[in-house]
Amino acid sequence: MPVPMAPERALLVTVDFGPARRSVPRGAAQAREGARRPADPSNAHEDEEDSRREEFRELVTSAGAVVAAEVEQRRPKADPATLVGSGKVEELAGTAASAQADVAIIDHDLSPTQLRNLEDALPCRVIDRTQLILDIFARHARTREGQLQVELAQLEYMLPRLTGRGKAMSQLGGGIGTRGPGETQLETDRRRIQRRVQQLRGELEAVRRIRAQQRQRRESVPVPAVALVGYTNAGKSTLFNALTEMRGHGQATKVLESARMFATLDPKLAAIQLPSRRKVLLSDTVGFIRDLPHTLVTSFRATLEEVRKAEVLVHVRDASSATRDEQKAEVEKVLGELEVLDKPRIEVLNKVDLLGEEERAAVASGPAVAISAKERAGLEALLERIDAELVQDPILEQRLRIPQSEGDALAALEAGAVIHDRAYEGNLVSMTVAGPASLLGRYRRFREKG
Ligand SMILES: Nc1nc2c(ncn2[C@@H]2O[C@H](COP(=O)(O)OP(=O)(O)OP(=O)(O)O)[C@@H](O)[C@H]2O)c(=O)[nH]1
Ligand SMILES: [Mg+2]
Repeated sequence: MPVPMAPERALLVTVDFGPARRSVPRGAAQAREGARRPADPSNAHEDEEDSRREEFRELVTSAGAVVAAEVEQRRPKADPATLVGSGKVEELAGTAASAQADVAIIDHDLSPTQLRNLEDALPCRVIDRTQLILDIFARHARTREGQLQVELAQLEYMLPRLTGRGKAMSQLGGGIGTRGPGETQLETDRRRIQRRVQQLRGELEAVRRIRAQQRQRRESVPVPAVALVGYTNAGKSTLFNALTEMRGHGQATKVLESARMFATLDPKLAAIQLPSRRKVLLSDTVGFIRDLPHTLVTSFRATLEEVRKAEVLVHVRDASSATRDEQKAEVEKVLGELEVLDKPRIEVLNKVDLLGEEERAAVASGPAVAISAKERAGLEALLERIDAELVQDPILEQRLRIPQSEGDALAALEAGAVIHDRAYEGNLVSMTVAGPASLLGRYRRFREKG
């Protein structure tokens, strides 16, 4: 076990391989600070870059490190040997030394060669974006399945990068990118890692079989599933808690809401009741992120099973993010990889409490459902939208006439449907009932003729 230690000092390296940016006086960027959206749309690109850098910083702090220094590189294209240019490598080495960085974190993926060359040139460990995200996942995985998946992804990432990683291997168990499998496997040979990969695959298979059985049992009772999906930090867990608190059964256990990224790794389910009285199974899932490494997406496929099984997807977006459109595109890309773009999808713009009046009005008049999960605003409208999107087990309206002695039937309808126009005729109750077809089907013998 790693000994608890002071947070690691990280040198953050951001790279931009696009065309050169228009030169803008430095002060202008500062002056804009505080204004969420630039009035001048030509600033949008820089605004986006700022918020990408902010996202990177948040990832780093979510991994438990502190920012010791930041370096930025802009060049037309990546250097195959070192990613950044050779002059920049020297600058990085100098900055890492003077900032006493333990680790340099590059906001980009590195090839095995680039990683090795950078490690040789810098006085500290080097990790890339994939490793950073894997580390956060390793910290947050709670279930056995989640942990197995992360370890598998870490090993698969590590295999082609084993040779010559002296610095990483001499600091076992210490810090980002060396947690988990790093502690025991790093110094051993490739073959042992491959054996462990096989073992993990087997264990995962077993865990998944059990889950599949559980799901089958669950599906024998027809409750439609609704999955919350979205970019990390969009507010999915906050919304999940708000809805289960409002509409759940008994005291549902709350899920973790956190400003840290990827707070949720393991899916969580709870039954909630819609305004039609119909029950659905709501699931909270892992968040997505820009450039989510492909190996991760495949290893998290099982976790995202809930998304594939869902009848309706609720896409939770952070309306207050400067990169909300980019985030939306990213989420839709992952949904495409999961082959679920054809499912009914409700778009939700969350965190409207953070918007200015004008913007809030613009959002409210758009097609998305505007909510604040935190302030519990707009949730009824969202539930109604979910109701409207469900086609499995549709809501029917029927006239029923039921003997008052049928207490069970009356109680079941009371609990699972909306009843109006109730009238008593002797020992019969006649009423109009709007409820799910599956429920009404059970009482079809009470339907009024004609
Ligand atoms: N102001 C405001 N903050 C919110 C709202 N909803 C969520 N947040 C905050 O946003 C942060 C992330 O919320 P979570 O619910 O953990 O987000 P998530 O989508 O589950 O994130 P991951 O599990 O990491 O993918 C937390 O700090 C929340 O308090 C909202 O409506 N308004
Ligand atoms: Mg969450």
